[in-house]
Amino acid sequence: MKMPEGFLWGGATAANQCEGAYNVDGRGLSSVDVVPFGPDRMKVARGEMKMLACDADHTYPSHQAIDFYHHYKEDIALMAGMGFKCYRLSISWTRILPGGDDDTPNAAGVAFYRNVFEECRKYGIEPLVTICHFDAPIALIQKYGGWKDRRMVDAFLKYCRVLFENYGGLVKYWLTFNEINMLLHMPFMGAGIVFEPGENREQVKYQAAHHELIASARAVQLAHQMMPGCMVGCMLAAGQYYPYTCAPEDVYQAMESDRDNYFFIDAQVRGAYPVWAKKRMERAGVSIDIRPEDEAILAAGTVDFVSFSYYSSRCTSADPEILKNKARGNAVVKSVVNPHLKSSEWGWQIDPLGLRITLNTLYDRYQKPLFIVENGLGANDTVEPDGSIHDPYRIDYMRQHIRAMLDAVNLDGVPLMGYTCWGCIDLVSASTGEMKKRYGMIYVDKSNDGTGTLKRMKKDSYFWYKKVIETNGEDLD
Ligand code: BGP
Repeated sequence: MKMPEGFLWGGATAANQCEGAYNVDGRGLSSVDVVPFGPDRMKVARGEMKMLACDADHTYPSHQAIDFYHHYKEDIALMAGMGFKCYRLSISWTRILPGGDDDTPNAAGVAFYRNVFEECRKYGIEPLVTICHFDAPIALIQKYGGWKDRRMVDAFLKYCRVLFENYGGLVKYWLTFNEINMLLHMPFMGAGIVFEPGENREQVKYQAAHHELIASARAVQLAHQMMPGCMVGCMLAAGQYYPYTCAPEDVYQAMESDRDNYFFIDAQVRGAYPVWAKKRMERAGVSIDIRPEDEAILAAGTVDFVSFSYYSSRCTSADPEILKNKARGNAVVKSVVNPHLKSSEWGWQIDPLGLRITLNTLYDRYQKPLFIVENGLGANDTVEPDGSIHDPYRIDYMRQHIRAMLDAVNLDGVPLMGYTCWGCIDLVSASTGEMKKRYGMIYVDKSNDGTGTLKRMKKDSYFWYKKVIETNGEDLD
């Protein structure tokens, strides 16, 4: 089995996790720059601890990251060496508009991404651009409180206009917000939200979600007007919820948990909130400010494709005891441990068949082309004395997931545009801020404590993935 001709094989990164150079060439401060390493990381990411500037008591991994800013030529050449057809990356909002809504864009920032896209094109690599990947300008958080405020929509549109004007000829594929549903779990990372004492958190989150959805719909419309022929997608942190048992209560709970995620994508694909979402908000006492024109905006700005990240399935239960004792998993989304699955070193469960299930579920629900824009294994690698890096665990994870993807496409008929594995080059982990949690097929010499030469090295998986791409998925050995 193989993938159809023109399938977009490649890898994915995000600006704040790889670029570094956080205060170079006129770049403004962004939410992700103030999310520290260490025990306060999640408190800040969740909007529970206010940190709108850097301080001397914390360290900030994104400030240097892997310094892609100064290594992009070398890095893209290495990606080309694997035969990449596509490279997913994000643009740092404050590199383009340092204050978030400046009238004049930062010329050095605009030039940087032009150079990156031209470098991709040189190798025939199609860029896939995330407009906003966990990124909100600090100036706008100070001015508006981030996406709590509707004025963020206009700022975002101003930013989009600059991108579409400058890169329209170089970039065909766009995503509006990375993992838009993560706003519910990491409100500061996802929407620049810091909760004030006494605030109704659900209300704040859903109001911000509404603003992002309006911004996304308007961006889709603008992209279609300014760049005819382009394709704009939404981006979901996916992973089907399984019921812990076949008790109807558990099945119902799993459906409800899935709906936390579908809330966003239903609106972006269908152009309207599903009826259950309205009822749900009513029951939770959440009443969001929806303007009369919003219905038409959502309806006119539906996406062309559905992209998603998939690392694992999730599992839930209606039984509070089970939830209390068995819920573990990654630092962001807690899940009941599924006894049928193995876990990674970081406790993320490994479920390749879950990818086939997720692909089928999303296609059944939306009938839109799909795109897997993140998938991979975060693991600790060892560099051998001769400089080689043996990562059979990563190859094994990818092999099984690519096989599941081949099944979904060839046996089930799911239309899939591409597969960009996460962190094709080692980068800073979003949830933990670590360097040690590596996803790459290209190793970067950098440690959790910030030391390292930044030298790039090829892992075994580099050569393996090259062969997979060369044979269009036929040779997975
Ligand atoms: C997704 C994000 C990425 C990325 C990935 C892996 O949620 O879109 O930015 O980092 O997960 O997660 P982590 O880095 O926490 O291992």
